[in-house]
Amino acid sequence: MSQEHSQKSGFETRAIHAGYDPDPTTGAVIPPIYATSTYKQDGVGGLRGGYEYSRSGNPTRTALEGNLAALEEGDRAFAFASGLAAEDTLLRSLTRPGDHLVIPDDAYGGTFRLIDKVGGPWGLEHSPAAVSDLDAVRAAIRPGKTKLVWIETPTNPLLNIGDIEALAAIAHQAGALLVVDNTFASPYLQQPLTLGADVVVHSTTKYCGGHSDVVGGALVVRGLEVADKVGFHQNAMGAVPGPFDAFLTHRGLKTLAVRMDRHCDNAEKVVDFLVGHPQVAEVIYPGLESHPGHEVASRQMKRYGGIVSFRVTGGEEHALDVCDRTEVFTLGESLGGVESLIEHPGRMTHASVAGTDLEVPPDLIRLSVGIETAEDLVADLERALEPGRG
Ligand code: P1T
Repeated sequence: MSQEHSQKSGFETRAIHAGYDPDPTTGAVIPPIYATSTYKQDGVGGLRGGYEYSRSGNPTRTALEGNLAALEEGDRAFAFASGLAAEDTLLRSLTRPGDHLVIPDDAYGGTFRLIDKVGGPWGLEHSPAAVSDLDAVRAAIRPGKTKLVWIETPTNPLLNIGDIEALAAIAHQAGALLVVDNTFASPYLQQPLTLGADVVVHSTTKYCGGHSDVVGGALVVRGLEVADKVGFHQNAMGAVPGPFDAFLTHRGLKTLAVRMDRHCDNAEKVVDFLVGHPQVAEVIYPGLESHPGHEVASRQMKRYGGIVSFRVTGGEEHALDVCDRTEVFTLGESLGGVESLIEHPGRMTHASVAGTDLEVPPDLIRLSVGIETAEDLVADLERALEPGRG
């Protein structure tokens, strides 16, 4: 699909067609898995289609990258072996030892560990700030030193909302770039680059892939200067996905819109059930009018997503017990697949932030609401929350 055409089409059309035209030789409608490490040259330097070596480029990956760029409305997209590989490549593309970053005070534990434990010894400094508090972000910026304002919105796992447009203005005024981890919203619900962000990060392991069968990451960028730096580092650092992983992620993206709508429908039903439940102390979901980020989320997101977090009344033991009791919700890390998952962030995905400013409440449970029959999901939670069981 031509770039011009793909930019004019609707999201669902882009999800299915952008990045790939049927193969000119065979007519294959779906990008083949190019399981090749190298390419025949027609005389030294005579590359066919620019392909030289599969770390630098592979047609299956090219199709995925074209698709992601079209969905996020970015200038270029780059695929990686994992979300953290994408983040590491971004950090080394856009920062130098001695630079400073503002990061969410409730980021994904692995992102914090990368920035703190790997970036720290390398010379990066960081300050946590609440993404929902513009003044706090402004105050955390060190003029001249802060190169990136890095946010998640919604954040993992507390689902705080950052105002992308306002944060982009704050970052740019300070000469920094705004990086938005868009993993929780997915490009279907939110397109940060259209709101002024400079770089979008994805763990494509989640909604983009959508079937819990592949680990991957992506960076989508606005502006050719940033694209050149990221492109150079993608090749120079080499943390690329193999062709089969690229194929699976691309296949997942084709159904992103329909999956996300069902994730949102089911999450809303789960929220309706949890709100007011006697064993539930607090339900956290940006779609609730009581959520402090509801108004901003309504402005910048199409819907509110498939992740629901909640706190139980009986402390950590109670939370661990509920996680242990569900049957349709599988106890496991990760999110964004078709199947529902339940987890205890404090002991699982966010164990790496224990004892830091980013520590999460011990009575918190995170649900990744899948696309099963909503009534079965609600019944499963009802059983798991029944008092006196276990
Ligand atoms: O796992 P990986 O593909 O490397 O992506 C890391 C990552 C980055 N950003 C966000 C917002 C994430 O949620 C993740 C991964 N998160 C989990 C595995 C999880 O269960 O929260």
